[in-house]
Order: sequence, then structure tokens, then C-alpha cells
Amino acid sequence: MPGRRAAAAAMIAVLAASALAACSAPVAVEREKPADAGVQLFQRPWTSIAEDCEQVIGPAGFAWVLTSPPQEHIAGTQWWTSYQPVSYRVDSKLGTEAEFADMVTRCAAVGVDVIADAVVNHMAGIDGGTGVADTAFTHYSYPGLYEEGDFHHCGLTPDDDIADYSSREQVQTCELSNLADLDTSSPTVRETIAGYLRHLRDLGVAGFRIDAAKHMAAEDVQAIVDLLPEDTIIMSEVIRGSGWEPVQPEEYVGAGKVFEFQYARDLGPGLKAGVITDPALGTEPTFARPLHVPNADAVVFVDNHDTERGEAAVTYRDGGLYLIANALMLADDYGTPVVYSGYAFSDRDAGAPQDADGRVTGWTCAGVTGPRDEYADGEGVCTEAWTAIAGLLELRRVAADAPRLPGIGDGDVYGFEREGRALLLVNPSTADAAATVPVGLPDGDYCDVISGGAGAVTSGGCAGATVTVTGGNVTADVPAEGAVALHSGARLP
Ligand code: LAG
Ligand code: CA
Repeated sequence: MPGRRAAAAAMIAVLAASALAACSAPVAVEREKPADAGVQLFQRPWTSIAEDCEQVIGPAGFAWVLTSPPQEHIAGTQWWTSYQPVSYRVDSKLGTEAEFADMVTRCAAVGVDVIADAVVNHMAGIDGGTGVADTAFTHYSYPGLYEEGDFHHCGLTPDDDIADYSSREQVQTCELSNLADLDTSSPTVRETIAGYLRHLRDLGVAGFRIDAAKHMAAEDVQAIVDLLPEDTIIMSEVIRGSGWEPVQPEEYVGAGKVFEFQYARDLGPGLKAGVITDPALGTEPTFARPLHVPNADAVVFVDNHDTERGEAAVTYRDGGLYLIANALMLADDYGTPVVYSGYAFSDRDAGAPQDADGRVTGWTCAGVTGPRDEYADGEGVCTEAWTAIAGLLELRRVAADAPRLPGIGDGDVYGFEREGRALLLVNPSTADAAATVPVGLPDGDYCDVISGGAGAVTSGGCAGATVTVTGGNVTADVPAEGAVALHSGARLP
């Protein structure tokens, strides 16, 4: 892709000039210590997550996993049946309540918290039927939970569907593609939702992703969160829309963190076009970057189950560029990063492989160590098992509160330093590149943690590539669509 390479070279050339100036007098930006990284395990059954926690996720050093919704949902083979609740029984295509509880216990035993996806803005979007745990329902009637009067019937559009995102009232009280919209202003509805979430907390979950939070008034989300134990972790999904949209993520930071969609937008499309934009480093506690919530409020991601089904995001299909995107996110100090791990698909609706009873089965990450060139439909991407990801999590722990310095570049290679402790270099071009850049790490031989992973220093040398720092400079061979990362904890004796 010559176009991409040329663009990368042009852009990095500009960066290099300013970076060299910046490096002689590094501007250290005061920021809060980054929170620990998590991984979203999309449509992964509870028994599979339990095993993955023990074998991969815990040892790699992830702090938490985000699961798909655990409540009973409509029947069907599509993945998105998970987003149409029919009861709050913890019994779904991903497993039973006993399996869910066992997963939480086993993940906790290896230091991994479970964050559950909470679908509480709405119930089902179909006329009626029987859920996967045998609950019979109609669009506005869910036995023992909700009846007609517990739903918004906005009366603002012909079919009560959201039509105009410039109307706060429509966005929050009309239906999101026909999904029966709960009247979250009602005290009984709030208490019913909170009862479900408290039950999940009793099973040991640490907190929740609040699905479709934008479609609930921020005060409704806050009121529900107020009914939960104080230490409940909240991550609200509020897709940052255009500036003219009345509902903005900033409204939700009182209840917890929010997913910062702008971070992914800054990163993905540019990278695909061969352009890495150096973030404008601001000062905390105001705005870390323009149009971004403050550091402590942000959950950042490269892609998620919705954006990987859109056009713009960098995804598993982008191979090495996907690894680069994850490296840029994990080595940085903005927000709480969540790595995404789903399955390959060519049909956007296709669910993860399931058996005749509608249970998702057969997940395995065995043998996965990095991105692949080809995936069969339904095959697990298993990003959490990549050698490079474990290396980057190690780098993140070593970098800790070291400031992220402005970007540096040499030819096609771009990178940045975590002052005195770590360095990431990425090469988005399609040709291998040698780069020499100034670095604040002490002289010595370092093991690259992208090729060598965590614990890359072995008795015989480096598990992966060796990179030398001399006289305040590092010269490294950075593979095409690849990266090199060093940190002070992986220096050869
Ligand atoms: C979300 N966040 O705000 C989820 O991240 C997103 O994945 C959910 O959409 C959405 N909000 C509702 O929770 C997904 C699919 C939709 C699917 C919906 C409900 O992306 O495609 O809609 O879940 O299952 C499907 C059909 C629609 C239909 C609707 C109701 O695609 O055509 O109107 O079901 O039957
Ligand atoms: Ca709503």
C-alpha cells in the first residue's frame, strides 16, 4: 500500500522535527496514574472465561474482564439477542447462574474482576415469544418484572422510535430500534433494575458496563447507581455524537467512568490511512485531550463489538495494524484501556458458534500467540492471548506513573517514551524500517517485549529481539506493520 506508506512518512517527518526539539527539553505532563487494563470477552461463555482467567488473563496481568450480558434474552442465533432482555434470570446462551458464579470466583482467585454488561434501558424489540430460560413475554409485558405502564411510550414519532438525535427527549424516552424502552424515571423501575444489578454484585461482580446509557437520562443512571453498593464500578456507554447532539458523555461522569469513543476515532481511521496523530497533551485535571473526558473518567478502546461491525475502526482484520493500535493504547497513559476480543465474522449478525440448544460452545484460544492473516468465520481472535499484549501489560506496569512524552519519529517509525522507563516504536508502513531516536532509558541491551512478551529476559538472553540503547539514543529494526517496545524492567544484566 504505497499510499499509506507515503502518508505515514510525510506525517512522521513533521513529527520528527518537533519531537527532536521537544526531546532536548522534555515537557513532562502531570497526570494521574493510569488505571489497570481490562479485556472485553465478547460472546464468550462463562465456563470458557473461567478457564481463560486462570490460564491467560490472570497471568498476563489484566485487572478485569467485561462479559456480554448475562440475563435471559430472546431466542435466536444472532449475537444481538443478548441485547434483548426478557427477564433478569442469570441464564443465557452464555451459561447458567451457577456457571456465572463459578466464573466470578475463579477469575477473582487470579486477581481478575468481572464487569458485566448491564442492558437496562430496554427489554425486547419483538412482539413476543419465549426467552432462552423459558420466560414467556410480549413486547410490553414481562411476568413478575414489568407491565405496559413501566415503559416509556414517547408519542413523539409515528412508531415511538427515536428519529431525531437533536432531541434529548426522543433519544431518552423513545425506542431505540423498537426496543421496549423502560421508564427509568419511575422509582419502581429503578428499584427493579437495581435489584437485578445487586443480585449480580452478590454473585461477585465488581461492576457494570451500562449499555445504551445515552438513552437514559443521566439522572436516571445516577439514581439507579445510588441504589447499588458504593464500591460498584460503573462504565457508561455514551457514544459521543456530533457536537450538536444534546446528550454528551460529560453528563455521565458523576456516576462513574464513560467509554470515550473519540479516542478510538482518533486512533483507528488515521492508522488505516497511515497517519498517527500525536495527541495534544493537556494538563489534568481538566482535559487530557481536546474532546475527551478527563483521564480518570475515560475507558478507552481500539474497537468494540459495535465498532468492529462498522467501517472506521481498526479491527482484527487489519492484522499488524490492530496490534499497533493496541500497543499505542496500552503504552499510553490516558484512560483505562480495554482490549477487545471477539470472533471472526463475515455476516454482521452472525452469533458465536452455538449448539442445537442455542448455547454458545466450542470457544478456544489454544495456540493463539498473535494476529493471523486469515480467520475462519466463528474463530476466536483471542487478543488477550497475544505474546505482545502480555508484554505491553508488563510495560504498562513498569511505566506506572511515568509521564508520556510527546511523539518522536524517524522515517516511517513513530513512537513515544514513558519518561525514563519505557519506549514504544511502531511502524505502520508495509516495509521493515530501521529507526534511531533519542531516549531517556539508561544505556544497555533491552529485550523487546512485543516479540518476547512478558518475562522476555531469559538466562540465555532475550526471548525476542534485543535492542541497544547507547548515549541517549536507541536504534531499532521495527518490522513492517509491527512494533518494538522496551522498558526498564526488561534490560539484560
Ligand atoms: C448498544 N449499546 O448502546 C449495544 O452495544 C448494541 O450492540 C445494541 O444493538 C444496542 N445498544 C441495543 O442494546 C444490538 C445490535 C442491533 C440489535 C440490537 C437488539 O447492534 O442490530 O437490533 O442489539 O438486539 C436488532 C435488529 C433491529 C431490530 C431490533 C429489535 O438488528 O433491526 O429493530 O433487533 O428487534
Ligand atoms: Ca430510554
